[in-house]
Amino acid sequence: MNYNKYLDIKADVAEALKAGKAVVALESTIISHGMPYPKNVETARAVEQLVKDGGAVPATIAILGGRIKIGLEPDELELLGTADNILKASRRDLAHIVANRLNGATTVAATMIAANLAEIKVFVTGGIGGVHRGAENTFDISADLQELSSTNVAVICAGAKSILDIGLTLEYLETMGVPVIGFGTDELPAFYTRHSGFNVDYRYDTATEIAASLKAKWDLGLTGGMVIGNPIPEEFEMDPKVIDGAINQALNEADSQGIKGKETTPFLLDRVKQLTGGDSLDSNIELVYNNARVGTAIAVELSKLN
Ligand code: PSU
Ligand code: MN
Repeated sequence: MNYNKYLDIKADVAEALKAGKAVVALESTIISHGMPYPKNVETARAVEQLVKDGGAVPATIAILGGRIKIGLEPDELELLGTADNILKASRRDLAHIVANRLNGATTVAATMIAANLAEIKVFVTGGIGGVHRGAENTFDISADLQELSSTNVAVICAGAKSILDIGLTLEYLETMGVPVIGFGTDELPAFYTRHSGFNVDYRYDTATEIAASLKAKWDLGLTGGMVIGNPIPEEFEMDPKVIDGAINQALNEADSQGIKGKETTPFLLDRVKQLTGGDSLDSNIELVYNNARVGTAIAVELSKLN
């Protein structure tokens, strides 16, 4: 198999792909810009182990020295979690980072692009970007949504944080033809909490049903991904009042400090984390583990169909 010349595919990942075995892509913005050290690196390692335990091969994706890495060595994970020269890489940043041999942590959009180049179909993350609150004035809509409409990778997440306008995010996904699935739920989960008040398009209760739906979508030539919303386990859910209070305060601060563009999401995530103390970080870690288990099951089922 001839892969794109900018890709470095780790040996175990390449072997699994060649054999048609299940591979799960993992993003790196969550490591470099989403969690503090050392929890970020510990979590990234534990997620890789969960994928292995579930019978698939993990492929954490990042850009190092301009090379798009599909699967990382332990020291590379450590670097992503500690270095301060790791750029946040979304679709529009990829060419710059590759051409100038820089380091980048990939967002959902960029991880989808890289996974697709490596022919990986299933990607596990924490939360997707979306339409920001106040987007009617700021036009702040994450490139993740456009990517979901054009790149054939399924994204397993815990829904969208209510730093976003969840209703508008769902409208946008509908317009772009992206199916939004609830795993064992009728509602799109709201990341730290199981309920957002907004219904998904379809509820599936098993990984097998999700794999069948993905196969049908792509066999039909319907380009684009799928959002699979997997609610945080009840025991790790946060109090909606606590989290909503923190989100509202973070949004006000972003507004009064004039935070814009690619800084907005990291700023909001960081402030919410500070305002809720360690609680939100613990929830964040647990929901990613839960997504890794479900995403791996989906990847395994899908590999049986292809
Ligand atoms: N939402 C989260 N946690 C995250 C992100 C979003 O709850 O870590 C990250 C993901 O990498 C996502 C990116 O792709 O932020 C979206 O950034 P932007 O809104 O700038 O597109
Ligand atoms: Mn944005």
